[in-house]
Amino acid sequence: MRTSAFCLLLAVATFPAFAQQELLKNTSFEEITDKGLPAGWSQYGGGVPESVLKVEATARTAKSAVHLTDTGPNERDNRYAIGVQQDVPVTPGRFYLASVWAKAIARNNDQAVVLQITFLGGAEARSVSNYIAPPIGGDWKRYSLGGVAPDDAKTARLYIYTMHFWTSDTLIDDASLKEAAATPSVATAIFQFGQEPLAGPRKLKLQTPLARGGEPAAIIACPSDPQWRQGAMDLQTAIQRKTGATLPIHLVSVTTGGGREAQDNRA
Ligand SMILES: [Ca+2]
Repeated sequence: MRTSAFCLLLAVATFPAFAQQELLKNTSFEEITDKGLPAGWSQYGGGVPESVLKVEATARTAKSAVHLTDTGPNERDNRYAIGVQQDVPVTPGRFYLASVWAKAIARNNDQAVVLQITFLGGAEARSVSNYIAPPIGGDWKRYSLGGVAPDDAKTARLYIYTMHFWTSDTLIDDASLKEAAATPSVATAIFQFGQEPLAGPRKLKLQTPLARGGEPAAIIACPSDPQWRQGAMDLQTAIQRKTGATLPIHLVSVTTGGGREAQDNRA
């Protein structure tokens, strides 16, 4: 298990990217309705003064971003949650990647803001979710997750919302939902656990040069978690013995808590 995921990370670091089509409308929240809300999106939750959805000018790109404010009391009540949602048609068996950029003004818990895909149309809705928890007072940060559309799915509903009970004040911009042509295993390893804005899954190459003339021709991409490092060093040693080249080990940050199969977290 550890070796297979490790090899995926190693493999993808050397592959070229390909483009994917954006499925969402108004991804940068630049189109605004007469009511001052983002066009193409539906409001989730809200309706009380403590939960506010608005579009404002502190944006990551262009002129507008969504501002989600959730200041309700310490009780689990959907009225105090706030967010946006949008539906897109899906093809069963395909992999869907969602991502969004967020900037945190305030938050009292790292589970207070959620990115979620719920696959609808079958007998039972299926959801995957990830917490949106950029550094409070820090810069914009990208969050992503992905999931495979179940056999009976017709629609993916993307939610970006506050999970009430907690309070939060968050700016949201540049949402995305794309269909991936990769096998779920490759896409899952990269998109669910990676936080880097990769353009997409990459075409599998069965032969990858590791060394040329005794010099490194690749790097070993290793998760920064210590449990992975011995495997990376073993691989480095094995390649060194075979080729004479010592491949550099490049530590990459991965989030192991996000992008999992999840219960629907909405209140
Ligand atoms: Ca924008």
